[in-house]
Amino acid sequence: TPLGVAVIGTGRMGADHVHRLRERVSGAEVVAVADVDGDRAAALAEAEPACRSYSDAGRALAAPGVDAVLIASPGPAHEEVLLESLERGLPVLCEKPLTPDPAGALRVLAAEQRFGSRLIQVGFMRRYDAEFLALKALLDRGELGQPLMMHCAHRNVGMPAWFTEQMMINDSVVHEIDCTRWLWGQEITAVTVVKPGARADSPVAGSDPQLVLLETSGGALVTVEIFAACGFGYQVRAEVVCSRGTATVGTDDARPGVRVAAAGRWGGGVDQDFLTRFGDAYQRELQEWVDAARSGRATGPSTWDGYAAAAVCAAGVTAQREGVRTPVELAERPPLYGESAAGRP
Ligand code: NAD
Ligand code: ISE
Repeated sequence: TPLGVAVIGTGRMGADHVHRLRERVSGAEVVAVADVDGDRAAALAEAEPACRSYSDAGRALAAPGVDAVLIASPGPAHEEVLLESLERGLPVLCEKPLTPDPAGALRVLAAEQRFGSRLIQVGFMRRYDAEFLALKALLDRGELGQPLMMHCAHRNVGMPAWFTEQMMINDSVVHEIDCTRWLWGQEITAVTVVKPGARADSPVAGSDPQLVLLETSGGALVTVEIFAACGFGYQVRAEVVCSRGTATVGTDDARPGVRVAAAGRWGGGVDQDFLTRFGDAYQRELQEWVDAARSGRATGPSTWDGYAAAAVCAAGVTAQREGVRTPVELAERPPLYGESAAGRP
């Protein structure tokens, strides 16, 4: 029998996940959807007679046939649903961030340990992206020597009016934070944020772009240009500098697609959003989650990974506000989450 999934939050990501589960992921059926905007949830349920819609997440979790939960509501709403899912023993795929704050993430970490085994997979989907997977395999083979630095660019076309400067860290840079921990198997020990002069025409509050510097436990440095509203396209790039070479992902050269030479120019397309750029990653992420959840387990990015990212984000938000290098405070890693700094895939 297929895994009965309740999807909480039916905005951009939630709707995309529902369509994937219905059309492209095997072994799952969306049996309930919930959104505080009840009409939005109802519109998504309409296409599928077996799917019930709710305006309250709790009622969706209690709906008949629910075996697992996919959380795609905004970050601040995640904790309550995570805790209730753990109480019900339901496997969860929780969109990033696990929680926007380390205190909330620690409460979830404690609840999962009380349950006694992993039930939560965090939606750090870059771990499932073909380019990032190839980059990790290359680094793991050690051919390029020791990783010393990584230069990242993370640019969005624009952000909604409610997107805050803090969210540049805990909603966007949280991806580079997880990538760093996963690619190198090291924890992040300190964060610094440097801001250029504010743009007069910036559509987001605060300085945009900003430069974030991450320091790792192995002595490596990571720079992240976070540009919340660059206006021209969606770009996620990373260049890893190792002792014997560099490896780059996210350039047009590294991706399939038509490059045109015309009118004295050569180039390719630029994706416009994450749904296009990371479509294959969302696909692998969901399939792996469904496969594990069908046997009541969770794999992939863990609650510990979600907590560690939240702890780094908290240091990042302080660094951003105070303009000083800010050490990361990390709790002890519980045995449930293994020994290495960042798990697989
Ligand atoms: P969105 O604003 O498009 O959708 C959020 C939906 O949640 C809205 O329909 C809203 O009405 C609903 N909602 C708000 N509070 C709720 C609550 N308490 N209970 C139920 N529903 C509630 O946002 P989005 O872009 O779809 O983001 C949703 C989540 O996905 C966030 O955690 C975000 O960080 C994450 N996200 C991940 C990626 C990725 O690449 N992995 C991309 C975008 C967003
Ligand atoms: C969004 O929530 C995502 O997760 C996207 O992957 C990221 O690029 C964007 O910056 C976030 O706001």
